[in-house]
Amino acid sequence: MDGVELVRSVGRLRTLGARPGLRAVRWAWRRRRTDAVARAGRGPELARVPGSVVGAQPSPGGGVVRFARSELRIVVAVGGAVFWGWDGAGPEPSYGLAAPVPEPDPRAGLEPDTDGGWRVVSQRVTVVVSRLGAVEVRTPGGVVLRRDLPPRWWEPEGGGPGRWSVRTEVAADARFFGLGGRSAGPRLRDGAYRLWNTDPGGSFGPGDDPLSVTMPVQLVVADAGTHLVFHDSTWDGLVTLREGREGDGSGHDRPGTVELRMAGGPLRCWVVVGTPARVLARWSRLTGPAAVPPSWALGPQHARWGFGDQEEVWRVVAGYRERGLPLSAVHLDIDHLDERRVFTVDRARFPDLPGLAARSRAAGVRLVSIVDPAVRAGRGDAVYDAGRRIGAFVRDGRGREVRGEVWPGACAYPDFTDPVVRRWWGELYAERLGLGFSGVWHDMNEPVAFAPFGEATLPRSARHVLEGRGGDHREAHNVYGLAMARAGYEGLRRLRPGERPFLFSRSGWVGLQRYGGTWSGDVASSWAGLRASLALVLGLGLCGVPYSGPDVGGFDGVPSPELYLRWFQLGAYLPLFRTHSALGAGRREPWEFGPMVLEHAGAALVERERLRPYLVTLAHLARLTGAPYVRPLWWDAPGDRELRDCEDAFLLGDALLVAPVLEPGVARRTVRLPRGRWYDTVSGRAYDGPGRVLLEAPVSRIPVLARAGSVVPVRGADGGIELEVWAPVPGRKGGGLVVPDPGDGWERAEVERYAVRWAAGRVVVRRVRGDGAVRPDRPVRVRGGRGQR
Ligand code: MIG
Repeated sequence: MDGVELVRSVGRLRTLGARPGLRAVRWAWRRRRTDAVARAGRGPELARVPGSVVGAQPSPGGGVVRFARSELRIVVAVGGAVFWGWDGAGPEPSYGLAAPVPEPDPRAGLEPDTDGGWRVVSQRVTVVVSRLGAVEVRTPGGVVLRRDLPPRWWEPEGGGPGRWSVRTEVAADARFFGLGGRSAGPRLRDGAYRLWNTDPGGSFGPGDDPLSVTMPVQLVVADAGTHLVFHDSTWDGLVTLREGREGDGSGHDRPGTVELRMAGGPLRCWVVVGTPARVLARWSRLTGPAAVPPSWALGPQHARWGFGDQEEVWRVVAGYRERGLPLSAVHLDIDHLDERRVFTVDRARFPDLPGLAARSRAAGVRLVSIVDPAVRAGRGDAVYDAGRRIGAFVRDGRGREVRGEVWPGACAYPDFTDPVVRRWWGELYAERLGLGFSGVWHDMNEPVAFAPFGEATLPRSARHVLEGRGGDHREAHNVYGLAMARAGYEGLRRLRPGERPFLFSRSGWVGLQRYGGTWSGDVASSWAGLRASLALVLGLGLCGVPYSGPDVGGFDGVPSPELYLRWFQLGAYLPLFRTHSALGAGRREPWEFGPMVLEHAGAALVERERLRPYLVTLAHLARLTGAPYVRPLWWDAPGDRELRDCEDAFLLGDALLVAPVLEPGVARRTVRLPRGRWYDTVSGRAYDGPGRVLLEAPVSRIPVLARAGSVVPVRGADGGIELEVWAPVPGRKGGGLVVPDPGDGWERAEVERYAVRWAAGRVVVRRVRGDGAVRPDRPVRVRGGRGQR
């Protein structure tokens, strides 16, 4: 145990109190013992490499290349994604992919390459396999994007799952992104990043790693092109990244390297190549479209751990109302539960939750409930008894239920990798809906079992159903939160088929977007925490999870008024916009920080509401196209190296560039602009990129720029959609998409397409329909240029 871990352990014990703390100590020891037993009896491990090629067999989309000691299956799928798997691994079963797996592209097939190797040539990508099993991904023009050296496996002598590693080279100029939610991102610098979902235990800041959502997904951006790689194994792993160095031009570049070591699971991966937009589009086709949150979940939300009672919740709702501040939802944390037990209510302090929900709803505010996975293991506890009857809880190798210490005390853990358990769990949400809740907030699902030492999760030897295949926690751990999200999402859909569920989850894995979003977790109330929050949202979006956001103000402490305000101003432009705080970390209502903060936070709230139609549009476009709402500045220009390294600003959709203030004492900041003309949305002043500009960033606002030619749907005075159109550069064209809110159900969202151009000295906006163009039937306001029609 190192120092940091020791400090955390002491902290954990303190929060638990003495008695449960002792219980946690006992279980921590037991876990160490059982896992030691599971590890024993392994013989010496022998490294294996594929050896020399011995033959190949083409089949539609690719084929199988046989080596002396392994074989490699390659398939190019329709749409251009490439799959390869060693040792006979195929794409299924997979927790990450959305069924069905795309068909092989019949136009692609294995062909002999020079030097005894083989290659698969397709329209968008070429894969070259060397005689010894190195695998190269090349652009159609022949530029190498990635070169995997032959993999190595270490297998216990008696058989059983083996660990493996692959070393990869990428271009010297390549930058790494992804790997799920990483506080140190968005650009992932040299270092080791673990693939094991972890509650950092206490608050975290940049560099605390790993966190709750890890993913074996690398997005690599280089001059030669952008590609995404997904190693589809749910096991524990370590990714060691090293950026390359460019030489003096005499050809002596040092390539970037990635070393991936996985504790087990198949060695298989998917690669998609293209522009960032295309890569994310194919990625979302592979892993499933993002659930679209109901429109209210794109409005401002508020939470606190420790509201205390229902009167206090109402006071908060009324406080927003009295001050004319918009609010969409209030989230109730574990303190509203009876002894913190899931699916219960503390009736003494919340005697009439349905009444509170109804009153709040009448005021335009929904209630969202926390849901923790661990169930207090006590006979007579209804949820526990029901779960026990169907054998819902995770067991150890000897068939005993595994226990862990969590907020309600000694707990059992539903095995969400069992379809029967998911169905049962999903039905339990009826109780939440009956109380008047409109959405759910999944927490503690890494999963967490408090431990004074060692890892605060289930023992690795714990058994899981894994969809019927059977296995242990080593394989199930990383998908525990994902499978819980599936249970919740499917349950809510069955219970309330007419409404889209609102769900967000602390832990998750590849494919989480199918069921909902996520949030930062316990980000520290510091400027560093503010920076980490943006890194998380950007990184998750590039891994296919577009809806997320931080605890505005940070979780664990009392932010200074300035920090709170800057966080608030950033949060107003992120998909999940929620203030939240820990027990004892103070309040996060905008009026708690003095009149100046109230005024400017109020303005941010009003602007967020004005932009709601734009956020609704981005939510639908995320589902339709895979593009996250929040994108790095290099999204449209991955070849711009300066943008690749820019981490303090982002694009919100196609139209806006947001430059938050991430440091104290700042009144102006430089902003790096991508190519094209950008208008300061407040002053209307135009700036031409690429380049750097110095912009005013007074406490009243952060710089937000609009792209020339863009169309931003905003809420008009009458509540309808108005088109805010930013004049194109004279002689150029523009346009944009608008998706009006189709309601909270499943009505098909209609996409409106607008074209913008100059004609006779005026900006003309037309709605494009089929071949024709018609006058928009929405009010249009042209900004940034003279003249309008
Ligand atoms: O161990 O439910 O990240 O948002 O307020 C702490 C109490 C448990 C962690 C969540 C946080 C939530 C808190 N939870």
